[in-house]
Amino acid sequence: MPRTPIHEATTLRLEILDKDGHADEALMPDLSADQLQELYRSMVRMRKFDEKALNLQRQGRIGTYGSTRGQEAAQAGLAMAMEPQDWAIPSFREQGLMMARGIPPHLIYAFWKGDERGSLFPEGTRCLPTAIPVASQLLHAVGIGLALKLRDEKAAAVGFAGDGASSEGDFHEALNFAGVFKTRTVFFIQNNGWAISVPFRRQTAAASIAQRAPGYGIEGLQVDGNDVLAVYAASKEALERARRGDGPTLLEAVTYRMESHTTADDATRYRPKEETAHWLERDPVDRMRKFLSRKKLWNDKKEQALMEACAAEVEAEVAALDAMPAPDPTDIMSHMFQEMPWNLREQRDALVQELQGREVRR
Ligand SMILES: Cc1ncc(C[n+]2csc(CCOP(=O)(O)OP(=O)(O)O)c2C)c(N)n1
Ligand SMILES: [Mg+2]
Repeated sequence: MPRTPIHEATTLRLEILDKDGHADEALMPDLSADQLQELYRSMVRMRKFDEKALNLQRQGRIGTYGSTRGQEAAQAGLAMAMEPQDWAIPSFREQGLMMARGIPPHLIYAFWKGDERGSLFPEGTRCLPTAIPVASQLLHAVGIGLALKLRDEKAAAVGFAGDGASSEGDFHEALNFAGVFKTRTVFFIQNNGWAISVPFRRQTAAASIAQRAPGYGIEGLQVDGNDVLAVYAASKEALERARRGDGPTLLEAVTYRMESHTTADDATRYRPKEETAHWLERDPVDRMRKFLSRKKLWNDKKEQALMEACAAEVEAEVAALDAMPAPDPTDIMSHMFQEMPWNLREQRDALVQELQGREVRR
């Protein structure tokens, strides 16, 4: 007997804007001139806050920081497609998405300063706090997506992870469960080429992350993650599918981590200069500005006004960070368990004793 195909599994990729900002008009998503400009403004705002975070870290005013530079289109495109009722379950490189979801940037800075109050978001934001354990976000997104299904809420849970996370057991368990139970989940994987110093080719022998989707019986799509229009279009489709209850989607946004892994890393030690230069030409922010200029939706005057507005907002947020009263040092032990176990209680009490009589420095 000859071998016969039992299914067809093709992995598709979506691109709308090329690297010089020319759009494929036939694929243009339905966005107004205002929304197109808003996407650009949102990306620039993310970049300016990110640059400031790196400066604050170098000044010793916040702790280790992982930059989002280069991933602005992935996060702005998705954010615009998300509705207020959707949930975000971020990892540690979603500062842009968080800002676009309405989280005040000084709270994000506070988190990276080691201040637990930085995870206390305004009521109704529907965003979980930053979580560092790689790939855990996807399991949480499946749990929330299942709850949304059981309550029949027309909302989606978006779980974030990177290319490195796709090698974790959690990734596979999450996708498998989501497929079987049709949870209202979107898996948003930013494949930025690197997991600290491990390149994508060492992460998997597969050609893409998106191609895993058919193995779990779910939809999958690769999208040019530096093309904000393509990310918006792909995210909108995936979110609508999840909200309707028609099943989860694995979205792979192919992008690039322009900075080192975090401020504790030096990418020049393992990353070829030519590779970074290649991606610099594909910068998501420049690409969108070229597109808008060509459409006569952007000019130098608007650019100048945007830069000034961002600079003023950054300064105001840093002032808000500095104005936060010193945290209670025992906060570092307060939020892990519903009821504090005896060994943590002992440590907390020892800390309190140690600090008694001393002035607590901010
Ligand atoms: C379970 C777990 N293992 C290891 C780490 C240490 N670690 C932090 S980030 C990272 C690499 C993650 O790479 P990727 O998923 O590609 O995300 P990116 O940093 O590129 O955004 C590792 C190994 C961790 N935080 N959690
Ligand atoms: Mg990565």
